[in-house]
Amino acid sequence: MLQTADHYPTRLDDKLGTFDRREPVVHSTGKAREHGPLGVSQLDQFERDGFIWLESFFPQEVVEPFFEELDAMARDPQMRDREEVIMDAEREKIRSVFAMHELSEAFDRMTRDPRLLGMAQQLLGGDVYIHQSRINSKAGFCGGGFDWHSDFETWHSEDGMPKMRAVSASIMLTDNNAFNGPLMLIPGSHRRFVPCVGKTPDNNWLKSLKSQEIGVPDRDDIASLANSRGIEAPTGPAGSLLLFDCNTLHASNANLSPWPRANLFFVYNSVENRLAEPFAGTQPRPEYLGARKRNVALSANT
Ligand code: 6CS
Ligand code: FE
Repeated sequence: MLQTADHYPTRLDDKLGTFDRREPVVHSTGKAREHGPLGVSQLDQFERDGFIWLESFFPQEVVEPFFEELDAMARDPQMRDREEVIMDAEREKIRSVFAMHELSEAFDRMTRDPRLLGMAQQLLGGDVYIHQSRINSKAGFCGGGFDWHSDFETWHSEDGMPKMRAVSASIMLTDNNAFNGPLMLIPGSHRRFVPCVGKTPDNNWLKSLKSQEIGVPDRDDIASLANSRGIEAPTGPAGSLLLFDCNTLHASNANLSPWPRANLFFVYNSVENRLAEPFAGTQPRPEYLGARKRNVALSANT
């Protein structure tokens, strides 16, 4: 397969300065931009910040069963041994479960919720499919954190995602408060690509999903972006929704509170942005991390 041009070189031997993203943030134009679920001020906010928070988007009783399903999985030894289930370093608690939309009909239906799908299509300018879905779970007292990173930097290097034309919809399955490790984002960071130093090891995901070392921007670059626009950590009740651009820098602290924090992520990718060969030159990652087969346009639930 002819390799697609690499417009976002990263995982380099030597440091390369940051540079502007090449794609728009909101890809739809004209009527398609105006007639989606997000209003003009919400689109402007997403364009400016690289994320938007929609408090109590789903009623709590709609998301509670999803958290119960995760709890049931955590107690099922057979489920815990699946490759899509990432345990924490101590192998005590579940850290992530990938491909939830393939494991559960209820999750699959939620990916095609007309409002969610409509917002993804509005932001990405047309038809979309699920690149990746996951639950990131932080048990009380011991849930681990996630270092600063751009998801796109990983999906470009290790999955072959050509352009910045994907968006994450993160649905809070539990309350997210200041103490249980909410997602932290740097507003405006989505506009700059931060190349990272360090070659990608083979099968990097076996390690990176527990603790990411490769693809973490250097501290000077993180500091300069944070100094220009600060850091925000949206908090709110279960059922709240965070939409964030594939390239918005984010991280989260360990959960030292007694309360669990579990968030469900659906990553929508444009059908115009299907995966090519990984730009890091590594082997493609498994289907549950980056969809290569199940990548046809989604249609909304009727
Ligand atoms: O490698 C990935 O696809 C995952 N890694 C991180 C740190 N965030 C995005 C995604 O879940
Ligand atoms: Fe991430």
